[in-house]
Amino acid sequence: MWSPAKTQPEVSDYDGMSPLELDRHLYAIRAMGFTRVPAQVVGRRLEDLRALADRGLDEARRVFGLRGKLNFTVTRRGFECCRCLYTWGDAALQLLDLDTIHAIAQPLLDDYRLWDQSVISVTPQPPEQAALSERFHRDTKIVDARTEKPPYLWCFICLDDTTPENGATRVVPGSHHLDIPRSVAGESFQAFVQPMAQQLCADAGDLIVFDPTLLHSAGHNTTDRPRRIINVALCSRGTPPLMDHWAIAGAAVQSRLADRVRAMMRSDSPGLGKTWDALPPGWPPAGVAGEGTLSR
Ligand SMILES: O=C(O)CCC(=O)C(=O)O
Repeated sequence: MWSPAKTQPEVSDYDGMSPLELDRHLYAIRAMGFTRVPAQVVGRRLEDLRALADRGLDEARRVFGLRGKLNFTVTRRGFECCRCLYTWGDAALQLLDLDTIHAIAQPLLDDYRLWDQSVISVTPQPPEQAALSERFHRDTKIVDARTEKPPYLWCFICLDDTTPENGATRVVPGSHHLDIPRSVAGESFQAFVQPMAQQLCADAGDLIVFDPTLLHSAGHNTTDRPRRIINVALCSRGTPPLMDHWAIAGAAVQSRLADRVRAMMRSDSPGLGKTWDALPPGWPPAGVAGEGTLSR
């Protein structure tokens, strides 16, 4: 099991990452497929993110209850998700401007876009559900990491401590480099992968960055509280985002964004959807361009 070192800065936002530290994180992502950066969001900011994530999840659950589906979203027992999280509060918009995410994304992806910002909640399930909770998969196809940039990068901000008990993400280190053997088919796939996996245990407020080509799975939550993470999911330019986040944000939000967040939310991919199923009631907000600014 991979656990975080217990030394943590007491201040927020880990401002001064040294070039050596940055290189270590980049190397870890390239070599193993993931890295953890401690204490990226702390205190009031973390509280605000938890509160808005819960509001979004409540609405997604309500809409799912009515329609039986959510666009672009797998909802299954023990696993909930709300997309376009930046519509649920300024703390989510500010998270899109987190220095560490940009410091890591830029050298890996070069020019990047927001694929989506979502909250993923792994909810408590009885022990007999374990086999259904843990389903290893890759989110995207393998590319040759020696010659190509990864098309996607997932940046997980942990809203709760992630532990073996509450369903910390499980990964197979290095599996973003290798396809599985042809002999592994059907249900034998899960049994093949499980013994190689390790769990990404982290503290609330830590950032876990990983290549979604990695074989991974949400873990099984046997506690009595949900395990929540926010995924700032990025894609390289030329890879279409999940939706047109610029249009979804709306004029009142657009005008308050920092330049690099603006660049990240704009996309020149044609035909992207301009809404999602569970946005806040009355979204987009009334208001005109130019009202206030979002400072980090
Ligand atoms: O929530 C997790 O631990 C993993 C989420 C997942 O499987 C995914 O993003 O594809």
